[in-house]
Amino acid sequence: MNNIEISKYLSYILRHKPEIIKLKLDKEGWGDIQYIIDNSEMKLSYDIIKEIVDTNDKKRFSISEDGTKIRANQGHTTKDVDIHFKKSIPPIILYHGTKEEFFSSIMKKGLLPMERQYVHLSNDIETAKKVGDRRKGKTIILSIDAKQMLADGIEFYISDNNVWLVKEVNKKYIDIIK
Ligand code: HQG
Repeated sequence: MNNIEISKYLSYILRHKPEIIKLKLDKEGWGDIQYIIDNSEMKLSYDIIKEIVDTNDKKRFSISEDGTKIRANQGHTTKDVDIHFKKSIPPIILYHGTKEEFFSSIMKKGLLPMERQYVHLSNDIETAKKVGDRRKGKTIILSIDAKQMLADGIEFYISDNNVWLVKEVNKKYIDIIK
């Protein structure tokens, strides 16, 4: 198993399906590292997990201060977790990378969290492009009028790895830029 495969596995159990190894996550998303090592189908060690957390390209995970627990910083679909994210003031414009085929639905219903708990928004076009490019097909970049959303009382949260999170984005705040 290489580190990318282990990172995907950790994402899977920490964001989506902790129950596959009967892992208990608390509301803030923390799970016991030793339990994961003892119960994972993969051969894991504390040092490998620590290395993956430290070198992960998107800083997807954190280890607790006492070193005993790990969590995914965002992206959850499991109902077990409801992280108390920091409420924060967004930049004037945020971006969302998606697929052209979703555009008409987005312009009808707005951006919805779909399987996840929040809609994920990016600080810059480059990051949004990378998010969109994860799926095949033509990527489009949407600009989100975060300034107006904020003025309208909508709350923005930021994860520990700097992803902007909102419950949804009404179509009136969305524009396509490319
Ligand atoms: C789309 C990755 C039709 C939405 C990334 C997206 C991100 C709609 C897809 C994080 C829609 C959901 C999240 C509507 C939204 N009609 N389609 N009304 N509203 N959509 O994966 O933003 O590598 O749940 O545009 O970097 O793609 O996992 O969200 O295309 O931060 O760490 O429905 O996942 O991070 O897909 O990606 P996702 P996302 P990780």
